[in-house]
Amino acid sequence: MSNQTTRREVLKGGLAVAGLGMLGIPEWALPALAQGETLVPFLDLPEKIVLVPTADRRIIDIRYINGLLSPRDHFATTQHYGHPTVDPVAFRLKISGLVDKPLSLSLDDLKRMRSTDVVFGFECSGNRRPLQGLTGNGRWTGVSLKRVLDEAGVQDAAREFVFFGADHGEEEVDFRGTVSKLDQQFGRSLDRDDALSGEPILAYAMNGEPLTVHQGFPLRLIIPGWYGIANVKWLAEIHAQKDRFLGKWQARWYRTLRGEMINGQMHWTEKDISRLQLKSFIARVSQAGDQHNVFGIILHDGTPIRSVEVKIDNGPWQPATIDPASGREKYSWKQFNYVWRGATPGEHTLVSRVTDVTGKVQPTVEDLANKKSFLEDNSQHERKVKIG
Ligand SMILES: Nc1nc2c(c(=O)[nH]1)N[C@H]1C(S)=C(S)[C@@H](COP(=O)(O)O)O[C@H]1N2
Ligand SMILES: [Mo]
Repeated sequence: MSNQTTRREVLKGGLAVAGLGMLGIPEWALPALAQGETLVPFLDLPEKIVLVPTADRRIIDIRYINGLLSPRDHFATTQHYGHPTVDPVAFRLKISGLVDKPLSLSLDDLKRMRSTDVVFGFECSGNRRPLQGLTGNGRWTGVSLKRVLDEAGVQDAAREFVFFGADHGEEEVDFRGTVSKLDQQFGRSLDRDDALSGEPILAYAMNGEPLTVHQGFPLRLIIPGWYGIANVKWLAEIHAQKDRFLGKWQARWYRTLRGEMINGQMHWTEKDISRLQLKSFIARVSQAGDQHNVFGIILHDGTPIRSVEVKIDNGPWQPATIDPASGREKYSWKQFNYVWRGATPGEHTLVSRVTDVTGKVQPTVEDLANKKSFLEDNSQHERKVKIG
């Protein structure tokens, strides 16, 4: 048996990745251990992270990212009000508000419309070091949001589109010290340009299978290039309105406070969470004979990537290679690999940085010193490893 065959057999037997070939996943992106490589320990992560399959969250162990698309049961997941159970037969998506023809669409109605799909990887805006595991990449299939809105006939007065999930919870709303407890639906909004851009999808499938309950079964909004929070799960209603939507998850809980120098004066700006900030992180370091492979992930808003580089200790930035399969898909996360030769025993610091074609460079921790909330942490992440 050739090496190649052996490796395939091992994969098929041990890791349930049969079918990867069909998805066009290159061998180098397969899990390091299966390639006869050994994992180099990260000194800032325990050897085993217990994946957290609680009702609320699943954080993945990024060292075991396996191929371009995240399998549905290895896709990170998080939400705020638990998981509502939606009966797919009784399900109706409502389109209401400033439209000429309010709609109530069954799952079959949606599936009868022309389908479209997109490979899109995102992270939760709270994803950060050392775990970095609130992220995933999938091929999402559904119906174009614009198509559905066109069918409803959006009126000129509609400036804001609110996406409500079927999930809800009691929230305390404070108005100058007077607190009301109100049961609220999960809601997020898009302005008219973003809603009608033609890119968002009302998705009913990921990687060719129906969404899981965690992913928002039976229907979720997918907005390629945006942070996780924008992708409303268990989508129940789209409401077109004139006014800004200031719900908790739009205007309060998910916002970033940054200090910016404008004309020599510090301005504190608060912004809602929208497009993914340019980011890379090292997900795995493995040893294969006398070389080491440094494997990582890039998350971005769809702007093409110019380069991704890796720096070891105080050495120069060295170019890493982007996996061409991920590079072809505009909104996919990108996977990169850097071959590290001549690693000496002992502790080392490894860091990656990505640059897009507009010249935007992933910031350092110092660059983000004036970001006062923990969301949108796209800073360069130094990893410490120990070479045995
Ligand atoms: N209806 C609804 N949609 C939601 C949420 C939620 O609480 N309710 N959480 C959001 C957040 S914070 C994130 S990061 C993503 C997570 O999507 P995933 O579970 O598929 O990874 O869903 C978003 N969509
Ligand atoms: Mo999130």
